Amino acid sequence: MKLTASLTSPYARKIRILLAEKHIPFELVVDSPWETATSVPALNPLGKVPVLETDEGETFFDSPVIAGFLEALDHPPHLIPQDNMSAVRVRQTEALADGILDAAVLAYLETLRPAEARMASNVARQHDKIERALIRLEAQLTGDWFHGERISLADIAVGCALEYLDLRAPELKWRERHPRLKAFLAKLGARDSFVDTRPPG
Ligand SMILES: N[C@@H](CCC(=O)N[C@@H](CS)C(=O)NCC(=O)O)C(=O)O
Repeated sequence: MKLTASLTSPYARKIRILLAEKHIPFELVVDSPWETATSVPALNPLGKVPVLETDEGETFFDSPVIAGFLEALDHPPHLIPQDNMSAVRVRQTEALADGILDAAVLAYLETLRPAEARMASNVARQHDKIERALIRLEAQLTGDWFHGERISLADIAVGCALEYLDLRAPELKWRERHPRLKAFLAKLGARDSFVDTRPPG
């Protein structure tokens, strides 16, 4: 199994962490879709990472679909609950975390434009989305994990989103307003799967 990913992609990191937590061996192919020589569009017409290629040559994207595929391999531990309704709730939290990423990426892309072409209103709009999502997540976190008694895809997706904010939007200082998320990430981020996939500095 091959995973095509860039080392900074938080969506790809979510999948790398799932693979590590499940102890599924895979080959990591590092490829940035922003480079001209990229082979990503040949694998995913949308030109985005991550892309997972099975040994039989079938490709899967985007990251929620890959997460579903990995779970369908029935390789314990289960990171998406087997009960359908619990699985929907885990996927809802994943969608919220991925939405934080979508907003953070859009805000970050604005900063790459020349100063006179930046749309401050767009950055503010994306930051508002992020803050509302963080408020929701802070309220939802009432125990050690987002759902159930052990780590799930929901926790991994939220952890990737929070660390991506640290990487691309440190000015948001989210820890100052969300103490439960702060404590949650302090523990989660110490797991080998998180340490081993942290983007290069
Ligand atoms: N919804 C997708 C998002 C993937 C995504 O946007 N990946 C970024 C890297 S962080 C990318 O490949 N961007 C290239 C582009 O948008 O052209 C997923 O969950 O896999």
